[in-house]
Amino acid sequence: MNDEKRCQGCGVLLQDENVLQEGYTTNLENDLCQRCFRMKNYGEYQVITKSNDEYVDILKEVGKTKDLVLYITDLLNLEKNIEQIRSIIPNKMILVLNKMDVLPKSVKEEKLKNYLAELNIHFEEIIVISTAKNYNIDYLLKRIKYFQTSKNVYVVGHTNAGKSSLINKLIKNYSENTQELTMSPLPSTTLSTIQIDINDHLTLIDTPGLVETGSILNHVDPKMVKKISVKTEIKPRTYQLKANQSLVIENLVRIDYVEGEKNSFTLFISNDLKVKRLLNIFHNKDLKDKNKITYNMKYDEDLVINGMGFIKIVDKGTIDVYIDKDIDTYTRKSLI
Ligand SMILES: Nc1nc2c(ncn2[C@@H]2O[C@H](COP(=O)(O)OP(=O)(O)OP(=O)(O)O)[C@@H](O)[C@H]2O)c(=O)[nH]1
Ligand SMILES: [Mg+2]
Repeated sequence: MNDEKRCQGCGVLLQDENVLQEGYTTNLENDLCQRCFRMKNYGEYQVITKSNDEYVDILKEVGKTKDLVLYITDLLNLEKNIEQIRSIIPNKMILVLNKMDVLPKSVKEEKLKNYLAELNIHFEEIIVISTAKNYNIDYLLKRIKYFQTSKNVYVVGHTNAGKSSLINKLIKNYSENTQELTMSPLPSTTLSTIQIDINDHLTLIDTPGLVETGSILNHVDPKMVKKISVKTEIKPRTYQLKANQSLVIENLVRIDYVEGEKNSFTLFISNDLKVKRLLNIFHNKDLKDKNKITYNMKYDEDLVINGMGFIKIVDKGTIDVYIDKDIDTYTRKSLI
């Protein structure tokens, strides 16, 4: 047993004694645990569900330092409560809106920044990036240099926001370091904090993401996770619905438009997900056995399906959403 060596991909302590436990490797000479090795080389994902208490403790430790913090969030899956992390960490903080590449090109960066600025949560700056497309990464690095208070800069956020992907991009663009963190479409890829030296003046510290138990990604099989994960620009799908018509997304969500004038529903979800339109809600019982939640939509609001994306509904009206009871949905002022 070795108490020191950690996996270079996810940060877990390596061990060669129990194959069923985290950090297992056949040989302690290896740099990666078996789980990371399989994810990297074969795309075989193994889900680990951890308690959020551990992560909150890590965030509290970050809050005890005076170091700069990057809070990474996924534009398609902005968390309902952005204040949660802010309330734990009082440090200087840059809010980084990642995955700009998945939103249609017509969406203006300024609009997204203003939307978040209106929440009145203090950040040194709000920066829009795309790690996948290497967009604005140079600018982000400049601002990190400007705001950093020491060598150490922490990278925090909810799981799957792209924290490890961003650090890998920074390593690749600006460092001689050859380490590569594990990235995956599943939640809880990074298991412990990991320090990465970018250069003599900058050390990034990756952290495990806060788990959103209500994310759809925690309640579907890995094949569906891949389908729901958005890899390319979303082609928004717009449906004009009259009352008593409905939209069904795969076998996952059903949205019945039960009351209101003719209305426009635009889906910002993966292009790979199949959507069926029902012309009469009474003639089809698909997914009616799921949990039902009724929303009275106001003018220009989104229905958010945690982990999948959102539906922009232009006019006011009443909808019934049928979805697994463990998956979170909520409404907000329209993002775009
Ligand atoms: N389209 C797109 N996908 C991205 C981008 N950045 C990251 N991803 C994808 O998002 C998923 C999650 O990335 P990770 O880097 O593992 O996320 P994380 O925040 O480290 O997640 P945890 O370690 O679980 O907390 C992966 O499938 C990435 O390929 C981006 O800019 N655009
Ligand atoms: Mg990670």
